[in-house]
Amino acid sequence: MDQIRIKNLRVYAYHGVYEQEKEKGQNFCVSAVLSVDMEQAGTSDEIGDAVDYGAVCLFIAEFMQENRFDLLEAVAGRLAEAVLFAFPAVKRIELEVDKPDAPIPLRFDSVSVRIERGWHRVFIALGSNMGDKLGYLERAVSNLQEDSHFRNIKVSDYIETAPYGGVEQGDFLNGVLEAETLYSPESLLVRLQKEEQLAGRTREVHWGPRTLDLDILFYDELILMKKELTIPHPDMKNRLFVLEPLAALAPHYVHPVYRRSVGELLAELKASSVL
Ligand code: A4P
Ligand code: MG
Repeated sequence: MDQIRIKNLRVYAYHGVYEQEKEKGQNFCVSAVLSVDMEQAGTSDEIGDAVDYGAVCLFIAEFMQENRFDLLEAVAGRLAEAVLFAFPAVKRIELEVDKPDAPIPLRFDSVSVRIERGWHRVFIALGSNMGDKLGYLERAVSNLQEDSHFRNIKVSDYIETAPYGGVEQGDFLNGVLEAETLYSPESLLVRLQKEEQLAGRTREVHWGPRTLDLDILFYDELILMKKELTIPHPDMKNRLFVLEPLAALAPHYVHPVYRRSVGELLAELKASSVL
């Protein structure tokens, strides 16, 4: 994607573990690479279609001066999120915060931390088959809508589905949620599990009845195979209750492992279940 690059923006600010750093202050250098779609601004030549890099520099300087953090990690993490919130057209930011005069009694050029943050497109499967099923799904969606780490949330229609997987249990209400999120895959899993707990979910039978189940289907084009987190969701191609609502939101989204669109996976599953 197109980029705006800011190199070594100098700001006098008051971050550091030592009292003296917070009182006296010191120099900081901030460098940033912002991923922005510039096609519109490149054609129109209108500032209104662009991310104003002057405004970004002023925003960074003000943020650095108005806050006080102990750690460079916190300066960088909070600043990256603040830029993403303040400039919605910025999809991703790489940020380096450098302390050229850090209080270290040795010769060195500088110490810095460098991080990347950004909006990631995710699809999440929603399911419930206990109690007020619609209520559980709607409450989860509205809680996620209130979390500033999500934006542009869209939800499919909910569908009633017969239980899949061999455990005898009540019918499910299923749907799929699409969003952009600032969470990393691991933090997203933790966030979704917190939502399941809020719905009073207990884990007794694997694949058994649940008030709320939130599974990550896709996270950008990421392929991740860890014991505690597999993305894309490994069994989605066999699940009509996932592919139907997913295809309603994003029929052309390409599965990064099978290299086939959601629409094609749905058509294949329907064809194989007729056989
Ligand atoms: N985990 C690994 N990958 C992921 C991921 N992509 N998203 C791990 C979310 N979690 C992931 O899940 C067990 C562990 O999977 C988590 O601790 C996480 O680290 P769980 O939700 O605690 O247990 P579970 O739900 O019993 O297992 P699982 O594998 O999530 O079951 P499924 O696949 O969700 O299947 N029939 C219909 N009609 N509709 C349904 O929604 N759901 C299931 C449950 C069975 N039958 C169904 C439906
Ligand atoms: Mg689950």
